[in-house]
Amino acid sequence: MPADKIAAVETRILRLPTIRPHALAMATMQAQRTVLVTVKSAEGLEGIGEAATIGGLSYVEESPESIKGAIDTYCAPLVQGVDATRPGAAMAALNAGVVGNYFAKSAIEAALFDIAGKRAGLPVSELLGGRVRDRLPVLWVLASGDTEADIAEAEDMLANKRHNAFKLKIGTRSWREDVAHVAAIKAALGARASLRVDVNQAWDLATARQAVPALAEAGVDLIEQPLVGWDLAGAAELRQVGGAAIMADEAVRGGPPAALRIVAGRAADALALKPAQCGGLTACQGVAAVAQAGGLGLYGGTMLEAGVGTAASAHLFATLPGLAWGTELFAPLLMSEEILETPLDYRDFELAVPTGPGLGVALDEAAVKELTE
Ligand code: MUC
Ligand code: MG
Repeated sequence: MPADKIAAVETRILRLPTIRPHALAMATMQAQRTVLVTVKSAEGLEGIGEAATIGGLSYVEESPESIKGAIDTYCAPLVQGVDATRPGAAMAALNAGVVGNYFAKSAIEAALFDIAGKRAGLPVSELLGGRVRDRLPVLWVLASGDTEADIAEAEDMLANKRHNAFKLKIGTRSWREDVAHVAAIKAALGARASLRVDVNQAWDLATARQAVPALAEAGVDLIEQPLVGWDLAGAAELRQVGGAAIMADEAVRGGPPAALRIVAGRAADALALKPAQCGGLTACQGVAAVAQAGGLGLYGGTMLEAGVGTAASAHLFATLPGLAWGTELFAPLLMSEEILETPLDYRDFELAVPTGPGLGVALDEAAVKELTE
């Protein structure tokens, strides 16, 4: 590879309205705010990456403002002048000089892989080991907060062959109300759809002990992060209830060491892969390896990134042979504004992994300008 150097790292915060309020246990979103990162090389190549959080600081310790600040003030100077052909070298510099800040690091690494792929004329999936599939199953998250509206939304998705698996966001109401909400949706959809729930850490162990069997009885296949992320012993106990798989999401924050603790504690049946929570695409690959070695099912998660971050995750997930629980890379469809020149291709219940060099996506610069805060 000819030498090229990282010349600049630029950041912008975008605000993308959602098509409806998106109600999670910790926040109700009216819009997604996401950080777009552009890395420029001395030879004129440009790569893009994205870091989104959910509900400001309510989901994770990083916010759009902290990500932008961390990159502008600390990360950019650390990678300035580093070989732009080697994402690994830049990530080594970043990991040596910046503790945590997984979302910020992840966006920079994706932009570097975008550059590396453009230079090599290869999709990022090929740089990550080679894809084993070109299309990914994608579920839809029902989170309007209203049972009838959720059923209507799911029926619409099934009729349009957009999604046939649904994740319900629960945890704000009493567990009995939540179970009634979930059971009504499952009764309406029956065997036509797989139903999962995400509690986003809202329950304590006593509540979860009652709710888990009731959800399994209602026909739920998978229960995501019922307890606070650090309570691995509690999660291991819930796995013994049976009937529905227990998935770790927030518990995976920090990447491979977190995954190793989950495996060692036998604290999940499945694990959500999110490059942002792991500190990048390669760290997330490490999480997948640890999870698979521990016998856990893999699930392609999202931090509700727009098209750039979604494409980056899609490239990684396309390389994973065992993706037992599919993916939830639906977020660009939750937003009313598009930032890509050519939107991602969703059809027949799947997302087509972009095939062009790098991430295989290009920004609609006029739209991005309009949406920049
Ligand atoms: C989460 O916790 O899984 C993923 C889908 C969604 O609606 O929110 C995210 C976060
Ligand atoms: Mg989750």
